[in-house]
Amino acid sequence: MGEFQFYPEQASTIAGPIDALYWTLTGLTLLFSIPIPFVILYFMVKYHHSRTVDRGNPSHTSMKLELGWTFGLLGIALGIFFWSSYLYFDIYRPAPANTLDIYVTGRQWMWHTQHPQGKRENNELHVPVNTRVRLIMTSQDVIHSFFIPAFRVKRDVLPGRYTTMWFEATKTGEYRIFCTEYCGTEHAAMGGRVVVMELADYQRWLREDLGVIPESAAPDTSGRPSQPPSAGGESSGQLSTMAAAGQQIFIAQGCIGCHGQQGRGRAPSLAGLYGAQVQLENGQTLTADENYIRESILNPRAQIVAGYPPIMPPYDGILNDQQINELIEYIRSLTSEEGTTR
Ligand code: HEC
Ligand SMILES: [Cu+2]
Repeated sequence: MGEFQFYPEQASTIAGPIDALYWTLTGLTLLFSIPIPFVILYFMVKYHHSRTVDRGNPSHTSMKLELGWTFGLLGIALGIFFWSSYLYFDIYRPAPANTLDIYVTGRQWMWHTQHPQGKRENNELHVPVNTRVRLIMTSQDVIHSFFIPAFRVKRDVLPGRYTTMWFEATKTGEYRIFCTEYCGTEHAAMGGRVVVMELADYQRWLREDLGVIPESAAPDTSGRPSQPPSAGGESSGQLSTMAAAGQQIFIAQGCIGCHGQQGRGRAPSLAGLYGAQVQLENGQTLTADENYIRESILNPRAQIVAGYPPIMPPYDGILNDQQINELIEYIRSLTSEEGTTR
């Protein structure tokens, strides 16, 4: 930032590959479009009405030429298709394991982020360098789009569901965030900055304003506490981890009455649910990701777990986006007691 830049800095692992594709497309476009005006000029002069030239129009075809440009161009187009699909899937496929997950919520007209350790930010996103960061994004109102030009990543942020994308920053520094989906009057002002820090600085930053936090809840490289953190952080006036805040909600909203130890049999245990395969009453099987858990909480009737009665009340309109994010983090912190299968 600061002085004029023709092109955004390359500050993530994907930036180089994306730029290579971009410049190839630009190069091909120039290669095909630049000669055209010259040919036009050449013919304008050569066939000017004042000139005596052969204006006969003999027809001759060349099979070689026809096949050459048909299959040549087809090859170029398909090559670009596979190349760009590969890059696309690399960014938007469910992220690689062991990402540091950060929740992003867009609303008119700001970005709100929350780290698993509890720290929240407005229009800022602090991340460690050389670490795969996954953003779990949703919107409180209209469609927004989260764009970090220096990382060459962008994705729509939708109300009522999560979209995710991941990146790995390769340089410390500050980079711009933009909203790139027109979202109302102050859309142009909706943005912020990403601050890429050394891992140790990031971990120190996470602990600022957190007061004293137990060693077990200190961030490890995966970015989340390995133990379900004990509840009570909020009540002592300190920020608690998202999982601890989720546990409070789990108790306060009575989820624990059905999903806790006492509720055994009434409702499925949520331990080990995240990322597991769920068998539904209608015979369908799906993976319990953020969107499934969110839907299960807000609108449980939509997806009933096989073997259980549809007795869970819907929490739509009762829980806000932040509370749902915290419940998801809490459920993620519950590792399966029975082992890997549920
Ligand atoms: C009245 C009992 C009851 C309460 C209260 C309740 N649930 Fe449930 N929940 C169930 C039952 C029964 C199921 C399985 C049937 C279904 O899918 O609706 C379920 C399913 C779920 C699932 C899907 C589980 C799976 O294995 O796929 C999640 C996630 C969940 N509940 C979370 C919550 C949360 C979070 C709360 C509190 C905000 C909550 N539940 C409150 C009874 C309850
Ligand atoms: Cu916006």
